[in-house]
Amino acid sequence: MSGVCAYIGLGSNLDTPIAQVERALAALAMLPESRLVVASSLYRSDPLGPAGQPDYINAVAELHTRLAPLDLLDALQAQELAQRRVRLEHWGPRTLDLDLLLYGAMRIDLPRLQVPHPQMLRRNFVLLPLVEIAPGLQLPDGSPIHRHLAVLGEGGIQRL
Ligand code: ROI
Repeated sequence: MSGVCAYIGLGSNLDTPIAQVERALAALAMLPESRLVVASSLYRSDPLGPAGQPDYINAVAELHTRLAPLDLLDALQAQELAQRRVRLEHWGPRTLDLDLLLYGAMRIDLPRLQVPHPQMLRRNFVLLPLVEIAPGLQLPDGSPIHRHLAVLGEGGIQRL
């Protein structure tokens, strides 16, 4: 399967988060017209958002896919639902987040979908696993991803 190289961010901090992320990775491996090329290590990260919530487990996966961006988004949201994502509060705890981070070098600016993911450059729990699996990766603007990670640093995150 060739197609476009897409990167998916995974995050969970409820209901056995490690198992949630592993289950989501298994589901990504089953997506139609797609191949899961590599998944990062799992990372434990301090919660960004309201205090008092559990630590997160984060990872990033590389997918080669022929699915169009919105079809891929539909598939990711269906999996979030299948894993009974609960979203009680803005930036509060969740069983599973699947974020489409990058879709080749494409920029997408739709109400439902912005790519590159607008928050990714501010989140070392996204950039550290991404640099692990794609150290030479550049954003659509040509900037190297590892340089964005260097700006943020690697505080508050631990590779499992
Ligand atoms: N914090 C961490 N550490 N990891 C996440 O995946 C994550 N996801 C979120 C918010 C609530 C912003 N905080 C997070 O959606």
